[in-house]
Amino acid sequence: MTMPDLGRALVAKNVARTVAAMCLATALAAAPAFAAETKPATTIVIDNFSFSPAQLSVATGSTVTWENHDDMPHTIVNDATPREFKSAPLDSGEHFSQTFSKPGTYKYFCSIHPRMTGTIVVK
Ligand SMILES: [Cu+2]
Repeated sequence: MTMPDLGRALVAKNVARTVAAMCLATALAAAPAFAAETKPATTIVIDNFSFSPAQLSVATGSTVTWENHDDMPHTIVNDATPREFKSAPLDSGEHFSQTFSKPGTYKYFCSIHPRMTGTIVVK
């Protein structure tokens, strides 16, 4: 390797390091803005034949995710006509998400165990 080649290699190495640092800085700077623009996701856990929390208030535009922690399947079915949402049976460890774009009160139940009920209030 001649001296000019070595110099070029060092410059390339420094450029790579600077670009990496800039990318990291951009990612860090962008993170709070991204968090402010997207509504926080909300999770409802299904455990021991109940939805927890059973009552949940979220802002319009929020996405609610149900996670089944039971060893048997459950569903999330909106109790309204027309029905706004309905999940397939969720096996253990599976989840279902629904985004609420209109304010209102959304009652739901498990169609396999109809005594399991919950309410989402969208403000
Ligand atoms: Cu169920």
